[in-house]
Amino acid sequence: MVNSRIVMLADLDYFFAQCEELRNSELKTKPVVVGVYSGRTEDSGAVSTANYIARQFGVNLGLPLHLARRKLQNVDAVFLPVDFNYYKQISNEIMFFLRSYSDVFEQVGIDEAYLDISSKVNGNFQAGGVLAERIKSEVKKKVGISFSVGLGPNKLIAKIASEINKPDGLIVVEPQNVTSFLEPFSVLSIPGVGKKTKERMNNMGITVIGDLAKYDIQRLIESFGRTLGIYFHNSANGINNDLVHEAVKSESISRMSTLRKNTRDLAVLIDKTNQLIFSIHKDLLNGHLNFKRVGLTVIMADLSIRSKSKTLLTSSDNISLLQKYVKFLLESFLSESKKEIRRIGVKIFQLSAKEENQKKLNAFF
Ligand code: DCP
Ligand code: CA
Ligand code: CA
Repeated sequence: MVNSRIVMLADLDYFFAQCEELRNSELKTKPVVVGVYSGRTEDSGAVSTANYIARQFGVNLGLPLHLARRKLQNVDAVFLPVDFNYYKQISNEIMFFLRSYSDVFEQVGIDEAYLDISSKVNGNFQAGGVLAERIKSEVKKKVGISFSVGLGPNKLIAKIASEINKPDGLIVVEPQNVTSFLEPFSVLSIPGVGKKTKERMNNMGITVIGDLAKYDIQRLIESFGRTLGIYFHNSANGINNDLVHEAVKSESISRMSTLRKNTRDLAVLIDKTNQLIFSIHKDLLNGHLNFKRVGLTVIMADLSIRSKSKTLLTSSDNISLLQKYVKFLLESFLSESKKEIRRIGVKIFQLSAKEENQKKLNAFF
């Protein structure tokens, strides 16, 4: 099949634990648990991830550490605290490498990335599979980390395919096999279907994706509303047009503008900054990003320049919050200087990629 879109999802295997194995190869034969220790008592906290040996003992993400200890009490297991900076460094190395192999690259969180490789392999799935093998073995050789790959005509298929043959897996799903591939999976595999939706679908006689694919679309719309009904129908039939988004490369997004005349009028200044904010916010959403810090720069009538910024408690994509912070900074400028303002600029920085869940929510509402 020529000229099909080919999307690859690379997901690093048992990532935090594999990083620990990388710097201490003795760990490879033992159960390894990486935990977030809350510090209250020696074992309070939860499992962040575990290697596949530890998973055989039932130790999985989120399990309280004291329970993990109990499950591994008679074995030579290793418990380690999360060392995020170290994992981030390895992730950066791999992502840099993966990026070079794609036409469009989108990192999702610390250990996943979508690659659009359509033109790299001329829309040929077999060539896509060969390329994926090559990337896998080069990353293994250069960095020492294994990952699993799903290859499909869109992001949805790539994601599901990446999960079914871990660790070190590679699954290629060609367009003509998409519906039969999806059929046996639980509806939970569709992003956006959680426990509650699954329950509702089960009550309608839908358990696997194959049931959902055949279900009357009008009745789906009656039950879930138009947007979700169509989304579920399309997903179950393997249709997904989400593009692989190149993350915004810049560390900040900013806009600057000259006022019609010099002023100290707060209403006029807010009006102008709102225009800048709307435009900045559009870029933010397109890049699937959050911001953590807001900056305001003013150029006074005498051309002197001053800047101020303020940091949010947590990253956000909320436009009202952005407006609120800009207003705060504006008021603080006006209270500190008697000069009129000639030009004004808004900037957001400390940008970060959104978590997949947040993206999904935004896609729906
Ligand atoms: N992680 C975390 N807390 C979560 C989810 C993930 O700390 N709630 C961390 C630990 C993981 C890493 O992010 O190592 C990647 O998450 P994955 O869900 O991809 O899990 P793993 O990479 O650990 O395992 P798998 O081999 O199943 O991908
Ligand atoms: Ca992973
Ligand atoms: Ca992951």
